[in-house]
Amino acid sequence: MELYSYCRSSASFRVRIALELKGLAYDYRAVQLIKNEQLSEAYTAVSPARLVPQLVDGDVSIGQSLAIIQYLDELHPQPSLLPGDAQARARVRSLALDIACEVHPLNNLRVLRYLVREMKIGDEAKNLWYRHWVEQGLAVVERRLADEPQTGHHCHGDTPTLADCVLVPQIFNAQRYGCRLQHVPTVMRIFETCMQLPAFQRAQPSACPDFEP
Ligand SMILES: N[C@@H](CCC(=O)N[C@@H](CS)C(=O)NCC(=O)O)C(=O)O
Repeated sequence: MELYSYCRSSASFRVRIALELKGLAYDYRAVQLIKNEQLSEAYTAVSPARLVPQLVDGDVSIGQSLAIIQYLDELHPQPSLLPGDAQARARVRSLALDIACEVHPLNNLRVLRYLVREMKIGDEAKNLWYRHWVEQGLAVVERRLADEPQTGHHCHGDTPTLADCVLVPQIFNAQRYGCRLQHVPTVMRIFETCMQLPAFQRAQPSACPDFEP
């Protein structure tokens, strides 16, 4: 398997966590977003959306991190990242989507670049935008994790699921942009728990072959 990834891409990070949790070997194909490699003709042939991650597994090529993780989970069911019954799986997907759909797209690189280059918004205003959507989105996740009885050591129960794969990278980005995190203690407790696990450590940006401090 080949994973097209960029070390600081949170969507790629989600898939790297899933691969590590399942113990699946893969070849890392770096796409340096910072150098606009995602826009090259060669990469457009791999990913028509010009986004990372993209998983290539033989003849199969898949974009969208959540679709990739669910593909891996179906092919390699243990350990399961979508455990339990239909109700439990719906909760896990819903938590993952609270971040992947409601927070992440507002702060993607191309959105931030558009704000700065086309809308002529300064760096300070861009950072305000970034922090606003992350802090508000994480507050939603916090309310759910704090109130819903299915929350355990992890987002759902005591083992990592798809929801943890999506939560952890968003916290890395939040910390990088100096977002306020005091209002999300349950989120941070789960983040710390995840980061104790070797799979999450091996998947983090600083462990990637293309990492530059
Ligand atoms: N919904 C997509 C999001 C993918 C995405 O936005 N990837 C970002 C990096 S985290 C990217 O490739 N950005 C390139 C750009 O904005 O030009 C997924 O979950 O895979």
